[in-house]
Amino acid sequence: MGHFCSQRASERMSDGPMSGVESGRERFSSSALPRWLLLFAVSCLGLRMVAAMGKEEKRQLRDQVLEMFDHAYQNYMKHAYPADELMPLTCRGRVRGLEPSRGDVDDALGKFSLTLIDTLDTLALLNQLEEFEVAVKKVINDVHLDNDVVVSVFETNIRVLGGLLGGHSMATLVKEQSEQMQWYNDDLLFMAKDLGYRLLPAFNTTSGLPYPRVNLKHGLRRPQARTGTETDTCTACAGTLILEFAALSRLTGDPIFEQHARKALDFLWERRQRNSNLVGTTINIHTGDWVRRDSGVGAGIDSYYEYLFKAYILLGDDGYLQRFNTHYAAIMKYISQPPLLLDVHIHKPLLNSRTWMDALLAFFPGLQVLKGDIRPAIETHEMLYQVTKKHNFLPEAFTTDFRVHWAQHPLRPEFAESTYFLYKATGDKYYLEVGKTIIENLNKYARVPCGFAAMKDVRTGSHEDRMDSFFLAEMFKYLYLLFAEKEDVLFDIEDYIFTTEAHLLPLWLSTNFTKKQKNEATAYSDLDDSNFDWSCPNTQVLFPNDPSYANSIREPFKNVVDKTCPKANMRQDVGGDGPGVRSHLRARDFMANNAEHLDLLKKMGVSLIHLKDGRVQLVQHANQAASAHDAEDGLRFMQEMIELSSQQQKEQLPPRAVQIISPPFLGRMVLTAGPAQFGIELSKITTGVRGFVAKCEPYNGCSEVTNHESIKGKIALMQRGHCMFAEKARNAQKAGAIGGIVIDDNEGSSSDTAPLFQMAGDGKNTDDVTISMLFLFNKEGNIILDAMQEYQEVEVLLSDKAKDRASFIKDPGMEESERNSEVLQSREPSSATYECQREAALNIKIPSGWKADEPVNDNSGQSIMSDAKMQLRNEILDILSGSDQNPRKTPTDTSSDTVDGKDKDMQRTGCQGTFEDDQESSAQSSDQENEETDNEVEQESSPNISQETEARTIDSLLSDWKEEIDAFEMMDKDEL
Ligand code: DMJ
Repeated sequence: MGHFCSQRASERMSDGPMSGVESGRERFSSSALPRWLLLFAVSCLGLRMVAAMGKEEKRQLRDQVLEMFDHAYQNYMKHAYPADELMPLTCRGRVRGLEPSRGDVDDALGKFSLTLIDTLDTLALLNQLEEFEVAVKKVINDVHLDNDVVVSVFETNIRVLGGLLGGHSMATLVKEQSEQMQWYNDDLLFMAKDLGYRLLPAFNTTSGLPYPRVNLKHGLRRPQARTGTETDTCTACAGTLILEFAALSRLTGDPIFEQHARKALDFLWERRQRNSNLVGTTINIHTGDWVRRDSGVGAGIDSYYEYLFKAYILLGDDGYLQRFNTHYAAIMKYISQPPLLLDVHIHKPLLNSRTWMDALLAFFPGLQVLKGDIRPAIETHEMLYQVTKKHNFLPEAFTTDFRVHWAQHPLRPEFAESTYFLYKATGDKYYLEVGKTIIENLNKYARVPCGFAAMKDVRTGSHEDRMDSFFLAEMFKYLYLLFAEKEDVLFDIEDYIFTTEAHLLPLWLSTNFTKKQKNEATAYSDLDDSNFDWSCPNTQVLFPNDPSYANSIREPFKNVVDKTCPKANMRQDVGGDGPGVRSHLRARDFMANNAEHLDLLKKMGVSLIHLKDGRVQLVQHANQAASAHDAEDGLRFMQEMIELSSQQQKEQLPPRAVQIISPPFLGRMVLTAGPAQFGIELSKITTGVRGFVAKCEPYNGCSEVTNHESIKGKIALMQRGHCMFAEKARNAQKAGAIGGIVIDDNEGSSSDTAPLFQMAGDGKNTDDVTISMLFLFNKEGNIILDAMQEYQEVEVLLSDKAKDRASFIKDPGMEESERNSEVLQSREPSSATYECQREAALNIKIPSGWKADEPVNDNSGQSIMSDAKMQLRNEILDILSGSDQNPRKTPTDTSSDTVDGKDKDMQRTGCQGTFEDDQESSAQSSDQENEETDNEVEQESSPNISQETEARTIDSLLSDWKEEIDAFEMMDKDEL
């Protein structure tokens, strides 16, 4: 029952009657559907005579999930334990400090065998009881918490504290219900309490909001702690503690943990934007000011909402439900644009703050199922499924027209989570097919010999050397439960609630609290709840396995992710002054020679300034717009233009793939590679370039190759350095190579931590280079070199995206594990789809007035766009901030500044994109990069009094918008 809030836990425990349901019940009663929709649904059903999955296939898929879990877990134990995480490409453990830093992501690693702890209750749920017992003993005996490491409070709470508590719940259960684990004596709970105390120093703020990081050994603020100076945290970071902390308090009898978590939630509630009832993404932990005022249900906020609702279920405290319902109504009013969920500004909730969605929001349909709001859950999930089918995985972020915005996918479980909940709620076997797709894609694209590797780029199929602990904690639980029968699970899953990391907490905790806690809980009783929607449907009653219900809702959304790359599907009527739809010129459609577009620009207060050097600058004067609404449209147009150019900048460097296809890799190892500006472009060769690899002699490839007999017909490996990339290519080609790979000589470099770049030509005509060349960073290159040592013959495929592994498997009678890992049906990553993405990316029209004959070859448009971005940004800031406060460039000094700026920009492109010369040492080049970064900073911040800026007036509307521009600026820097 735990996952469907059909009644509060406390009522359930007393077998009380199901509490009142819900104004929204008709939302999911098929009788309430309009007649035409029903007819439509029926006729569609008739057409969709897909055979429903049978029991046997379901059982096989359950077993396949177990096999996959085993592959992931055993490889972690074999190659990584006691390290925190497995690096599945290099088959070793990730130990913080020994690997190049990945920034904030590493804050989850506390040298406490993170993956083992996070996996404990998965072992129990998947009925691996012997393995579970061994794992619990290892945690008790081997794991230390007194580590001098700065960790994220949020991650440590959800993964480690949650993992220990879930492990404790399961250990207690196994002890009670079997002969096993009779020795268990709350050991994990003691560890959880120890960890709880180590997190408490983070709460030493007047607001009660926790610092984002704490040192496990030294706490906070003390010099040895190396943390405690932060001012901001994300809303989810401060608001995702209550389940674990309350469970810890209730299990240990020490109320301090629950009190702190509650205080943080109280503070967030107080700080909600009172008009919209939304919360921002980042908050100042001391002042409570919103640092980022954009609001959605994904990254930065997601589990705050989840915990309000689940706190109600677990703790039986109505106050949490009241808060959740208030927020939920706001989400459905402003953020939900079915099937999309789009971020808005908390102060101007009718204004979208983004044109893309992140993958974390995929948990939301699952939460909607718990709440009982099935229709939007089905709609959004269907959209997510189509995005998944299009890109094989949910890209970390995708645009409103479903193109890739951020291409990585770290094996996140949220989509599987929602799929499971929808299956439970609807009984529709369609969701089993969805689960099957997830399984197939994981095996087909992410499985590697040492585990499962995150996707670095869903478009190319390239991998990243990481397997996050949540993959074991969450993914396999939801997939297993999707295909398992009730009797496959040791206990009744309905007696537990999943935390955000899918750890299992028992629902009986709701009755297990002290008197003091009870008094605190009733402090909410003065809230007026008359308007709250007490919707806690018992899904087992409401949805007696009638698949036609879910299908009728899905059907209108079946083609929402169109194969033809539909135009963006953004809200059009943002004015809020009636139902009228204002036509809004999209930045991507804008053409500077289109008279109608120019008129629209004028209406929006946007003017075009033709600079002396032939470029065009866009400036918005809100007070020159035809109306306040047109001014808003203009602001949005400018924002879109900024996003567009930033996206185009990102897209100009599509990574390439080097796929190792000889045994035992068989295409499972996909390395991210940088392209070359010369030679044959791989996207033009659909089959890629396939061949065995051989090392050139001399290895740097800078003079005539002496071992041509070994190189002929092969892919030549050369080390970076000593001469130009093009020279290496010519030497390899002369020796008869069919392709070449340059491997970075910079020890430890990796595409995980360094930006990819294009290998530049040598400034001369490179038309004579006819082989394809790729660049690999040192770590990826070493994977090939190591394979050569071990297997001698190593065959690779150079391509623009990894190819289906099925085509590399010659022997169908391969070993069992390999057969299991291979797909039942072969499906190429849709090249048509990829083409479609590429086309869409190139479909950005560069205004004809923008100078096309800049001496910057093919990239001219992009360089100009990138200038335009800076110009736009500066101009908007100029308008908004006034010259005295924030003097920036003027159109007059811009032209000279921009020329400078552009040169720098081009250098920067040179640094990332056209690495001009390879003769310099790596150290020098990285110094250069630093210098350029410094220049960039200098350039952006250097004061430069503007005449035109001084002449601008700022009305109140503009000053209001300053907040949004700040938010846009923030979002531009945004990362998950
Ligand atoms: C998990 O660690 C948790 O689910 C968290 O709330 C956000 N998402 C990651 C996995 O994607």
